Amino acid sequence: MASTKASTILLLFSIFIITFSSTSCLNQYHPLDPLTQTEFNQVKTIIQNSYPSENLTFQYVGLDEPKKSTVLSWNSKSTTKSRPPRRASVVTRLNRETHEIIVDLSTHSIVSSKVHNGNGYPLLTVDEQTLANELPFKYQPFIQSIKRRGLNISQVVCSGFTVGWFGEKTTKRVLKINSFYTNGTVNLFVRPVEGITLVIDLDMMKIVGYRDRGMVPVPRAEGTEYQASKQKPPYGPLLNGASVLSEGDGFVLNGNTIRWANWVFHIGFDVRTGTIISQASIYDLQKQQYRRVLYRGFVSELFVPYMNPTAEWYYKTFFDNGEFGFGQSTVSLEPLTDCPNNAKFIDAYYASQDGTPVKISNAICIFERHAGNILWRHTEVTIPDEVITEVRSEVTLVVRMVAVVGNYDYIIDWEFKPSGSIKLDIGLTGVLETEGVTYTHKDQINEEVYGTLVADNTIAVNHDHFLTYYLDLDVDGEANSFVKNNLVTKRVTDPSIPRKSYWTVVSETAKTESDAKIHLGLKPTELVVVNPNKRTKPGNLIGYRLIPGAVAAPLLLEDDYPQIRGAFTKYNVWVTPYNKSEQWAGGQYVDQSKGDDTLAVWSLRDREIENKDIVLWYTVGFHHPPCQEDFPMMPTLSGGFELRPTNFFESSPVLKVRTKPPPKHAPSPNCTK
Ligand SMILES: *[C@@H]1O[C@H](CO)[C@@H](O)[C@H](O)[C@H]1NC(C)=O
Ligand SMILES: *[C@@H]1O[C@H](CO)[C@@H](O)[C@H](O)[C@H]1NC(C)=O
Ligand SMILES: *[C@@H]1O[C@H](CO)[C@@H](O)[C@H](O)[C@H]1NC(C)=O
Ligand SMILES: *[C@@H]1O[C@H](CO)[C@@H](O)[C@H](O)[C@H]1NC(C)=O
Ligand SMILES: [Cu+2]
Repeated sequence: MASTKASTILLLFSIFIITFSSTSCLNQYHPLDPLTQTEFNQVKTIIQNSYPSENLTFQYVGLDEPKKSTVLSWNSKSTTKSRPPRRASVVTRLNRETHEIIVDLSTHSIVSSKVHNGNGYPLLTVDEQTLANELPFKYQPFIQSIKRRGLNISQVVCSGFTVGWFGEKTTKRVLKINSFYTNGTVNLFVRPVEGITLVIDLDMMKIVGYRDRGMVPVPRAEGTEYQASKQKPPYGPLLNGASVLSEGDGFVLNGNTIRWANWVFHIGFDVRTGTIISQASIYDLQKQQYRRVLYRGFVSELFVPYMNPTAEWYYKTFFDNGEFGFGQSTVSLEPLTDCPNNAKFIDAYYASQDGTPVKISNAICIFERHAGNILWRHTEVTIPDEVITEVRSEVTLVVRMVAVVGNYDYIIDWEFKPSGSIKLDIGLTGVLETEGVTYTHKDQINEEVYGTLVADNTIAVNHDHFLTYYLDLDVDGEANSFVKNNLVTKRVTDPSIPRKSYWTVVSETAKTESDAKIHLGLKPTELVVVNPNKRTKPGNLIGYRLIPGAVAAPLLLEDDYPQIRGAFTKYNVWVTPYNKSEQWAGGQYVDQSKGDDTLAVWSLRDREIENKDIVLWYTVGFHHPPCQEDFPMMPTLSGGFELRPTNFFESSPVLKVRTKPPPKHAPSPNCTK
C-alpha cells in the first residue's frame, strides 16, 4: 500500500471540496458559543461584588442564549461580524432563596435580578453533593449503624438521591443519602448498605433526618469487579483495538463551528444538558447553497423512575438533567476506546458552586465513522451482455459525549450523514441500581419484589429511562408546519378488479398543539416537519421526517406524583410554538418540582402551530426490567431515532458522492509512520 496517504485523503467527498473553497473566511466566534473560562470568572466577580456573602452558591451559570432573530441576523451579515453582547444566565441560592440573574458581560453589569417564587429548586451543584455525602461520616448514629452491621466505616461510600415530590408542602431543599460498601470491589452500586437513609438540608448543609430500618446482608463483592487490572484468567475473546482508516480528521473545526462533507453546524455545551447542536445546515449541490435544517437540539430532560414503592425506595424517580445536570455529569472521554483514534476532542467548562470555571477535558469527541456500511448501491443485470455495479460506502460524522449520573453511563451521539439524515443514538451502560436482600434464590421469595434477583442478595430494581429531546427544526426557514401522513387502508370498489384493498396516504396538518400530541404505536403515520411556504419543482412540500426508534410509554398512573412531574413523557411526540423560555421539558426548576411547569402544562394553552416557528419534542423511552447479563456491568443497550430529509432535495443528494474503499491492510495505531 504505497499510496495509502493519498488514497485515504480521497475519501473526502467532492462536495466537501466545494464547501471548502466557498467559505474560506470565517469568523471564529459564534453567538451561541458556550461561556469561556474568562467569562465564567467575570460572572463570578460581578455577582460576588453585588451579593457579598460567603453563603452565596452558584447553582447554574450558562450562556443567556441571544434572541433567535439576533442570531439569524448575525448569520446574514457577511462582513465584519461583531458578536451580539454576551450575556450570562445565572441561578444562585442565598438565604434559602433562588435568585435568577442576567449578567451583561460587555457592560460588566447585572441586567436583571429576581427571586424565583414558584415551586422547585435549581440544579444540585457537584460541590454540595460532595459535602452532603461527607456529612454522615461525622454523625454518630450513622457510625453506630455501620458498626452494628460489622462493616468497616472507611470502606463505606455515600451517595445522594433527589427526593422528588409526593404531595407534601415543600419547605426545604433536601437530599436523601444512601450508603454503599466497597471492601474488595470498586463496584459500590451493587453493594448497597440497605436500611439506612439520611436526609440532608442542602441550604444549611446539615443532617435533618435519620432512619435505620434494620439489617440486610450486603451483597458480596466476589464477581463484581470490572477493572481490567484486577481480572484473573480465564479471559474472553481478544477484541481488536481501533484501526486507522483515514489520515487526518476529515472535518474542519473553526471555533465551535464544524464543517464536514455537506454539513455545517455549531457545537455548544451547557452544565444542565451537555452537548447542544445549533444551526445545522446542509449544502445543496443543485441549489449551490446551504439550507437550514435544525436551529437547536439537545437532551431536554431525562426521567428515570424506579419501580420499588417501599419506604426506602419509592422516592427514587430521578430527573438527571434538571436535578443532577447532565452537562456537569459529563466525563472526560478516553482516547482510542471511548472514541476511535481519528477523533478530535473538545474541552468543556462549567461553573462550580463558587463560580470558578471547572474544565472537563475531552468532554466531546468528533470523528468520522467508516462503519463499513453502504451509502447506496445497485447492480444492473437486466441489460444484455452487461453488468453494471455502482456502490458508495458510507462515511458519517459523529459528535459524542458520555454523561455518568451516579451508577449509569449514558452515551449520547449525534451522527450526521451526507444523505441529510441526522441520527441520534443513546447508549445505556454502567452499573444497575440494586437493592440488598436476604435471598440467594428465587424459590426463597414469598413476597413481592421489585426487580430481578441477579446475584446473591442482589435485586436489580425495575425502572425506565425516558430521554426527551428538544428539536427546534427550521426546515428551510423558521415558519414550519407539522404534518401527519397517515397511511390508510382503502377497499377497492370496482367489482371488475379482483384486488380487494390497498393503502394510501392521507395528510393532516396539525393546526394547534393538541393535534400534534402523538402516541406512537401500530398506527402507521409518517411524521414530517414541513416548510409550507416552499415546494420542490414537482410541488411537494419541503420537509424533514422523524423516524422514531423503539417506543415506550409511561406505565405509572397519571395521578402518581412522579408522573405528574414527568408528564412530558405522556406523549412520544409534541410540537410547540418556539418560545425561548420553554426549553426544559420538566420545567426550569425540577428538584422537588410539582409538575406545574412542564411541557404538558405549557401545551394546555393549545397554541397555533401551523406555519409558525415550531419545536418538535421527541421522547426515546426504555423500560428496563434487569437481567443477569446486566450485572455486574451492563453491556451497552442502544436506542435512538433519525431525522431524515423528505422532499427536501430535488433528488438524491448523494448521487455525486465519490468514495474510495479504505486500504485493505489498515496500519495499527502503534505503527510508526
Ligand atoms: C451564612 O450562613 C451561616 C449559617 O446559616 C450564618 O450563621 C451566617 O450569618 C451567614 N452569613 C451571612 C453573611 O449571611
Ligand atoms: C473486607 O474484605 C476482606 C477481604 O475480602 C474480608 O476478609 C473482610 O472480612 C471484609 N470485611 C468486612 C467487614 O466485610
Ligand atoms: C478498614 O479499612 C481501612 C482502609 O482500607 C484499613 O486500613 C483498615 O485496616 C480496616 N480496618 C479493619 C478493622 O479491617
Ligand atoms: C413563553 O413561555 C413562558 C413559559 O411558559 C410563558 O410565560 C410566556 O407567556 C410565553 N411567551 C409567549 C410569547 O407565549
Ligand atoms: Cu436501565
